[in-house]
Amino acid sequence: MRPNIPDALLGIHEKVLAGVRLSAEEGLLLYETPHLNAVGYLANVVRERMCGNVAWYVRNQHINYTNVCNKLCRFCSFYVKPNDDRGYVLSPKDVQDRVRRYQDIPIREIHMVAGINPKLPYSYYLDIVRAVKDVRPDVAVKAFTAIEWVQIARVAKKPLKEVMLELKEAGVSSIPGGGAEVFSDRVQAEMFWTKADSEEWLEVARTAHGVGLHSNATMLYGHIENAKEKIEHLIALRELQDETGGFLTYIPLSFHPERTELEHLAAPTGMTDLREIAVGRLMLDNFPHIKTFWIMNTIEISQVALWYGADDIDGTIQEYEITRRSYEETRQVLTRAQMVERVVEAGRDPVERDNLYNTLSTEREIRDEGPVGVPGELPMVF
Ligand code: V47
Repeated sequence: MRPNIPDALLGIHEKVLAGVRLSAEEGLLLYETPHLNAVGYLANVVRERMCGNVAWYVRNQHINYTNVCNKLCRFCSFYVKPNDDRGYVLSPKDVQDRVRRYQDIPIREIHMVAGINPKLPYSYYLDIVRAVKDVRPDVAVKAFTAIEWVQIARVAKKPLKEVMLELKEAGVSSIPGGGAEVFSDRVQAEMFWTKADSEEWLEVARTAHGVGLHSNATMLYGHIENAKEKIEHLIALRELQDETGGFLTYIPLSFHPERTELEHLAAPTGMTDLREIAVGRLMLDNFPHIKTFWIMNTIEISQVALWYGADDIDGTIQEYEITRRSYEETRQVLTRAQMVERVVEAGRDPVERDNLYNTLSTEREIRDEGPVGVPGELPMVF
């Protein structure tokens, strides 16, 4: 069957079929064309060539060890300034209590990130990683965004590479993709002027890959950025991946304006979320995986995103604080059974993974578990 590709996208279609890399101009066209379904179709061609019908998910838990942050990013609703009464820091024991909270669930990955709290010494970071591993020796700790790594090296007064090797020894096994925002001096000056710039973010990723730590990459869209800036961001990621091969997954992050300084902005629509997934898949031809983060995209859009270039739907989460409906409510969870059900309904084959995309279980193996999952799993809240 001949797909219905508009004339303006025929050149890109040919390149996609031939596996030829897309240029910056073609990337811009993907953002500008009104034919989103055609963009999604093209991304799906690449997605199925790379991953077949598989949709990866992970049983994971997020731990945000402090909400105190001195970076003042205008898009963030999570942080409080140092000395704010609402500030918290989880002690290593608190971190262990959080891990124990879900001990009955065979969680495979703990995603641990937080604000830049100037009071925390280097030993704290080593202690919280060891604290997790003491309770769950088998879990993969995916920890610290590039911005946190810069801070950790600063308080350690050691080169970043040395700090990464020491934290790897303590139990960090990969690095999440946060903190990249948009690689643009203009956006940085308006939105996150105190934070690492693109060069620094990319250098942290390069160093991580050099010490054998895989990492992810993100892009925060739907605020003040433009298409050209986004394409520059994607191409910078693609070039670094050519150099190191250390990125696993790209995750476009849908901006949530609620309770931020930019609350007056309209949130990105589902169509925008799908376009970001698709453009990411098409431009990042050397990234093995594209993730739809259902917490930010919603589970419904994420089901569709599995046909727009995404092959990974993140995980069971349990609690999430960076974006949430109200300050008090942090539980946002899908049980594994619910996750599998949504993926099957979307027409994909759910495969449970570890943090390096090794297969842990397939749908057939978990059918006997029933709709409520294993003991300790609570039904969906989001
Ligand atoms: O670094 C902050 C972003 C990131 C908001 O690597 C916001 O697998 C939307 O990086 N609206 C943290 N986004 C989340 C993140 C992530 C999430 C899931 C998986 C992975 C992975 C990484 O969230 C921050 C920032 O870029 N963020 N505030 C907001 N209001």
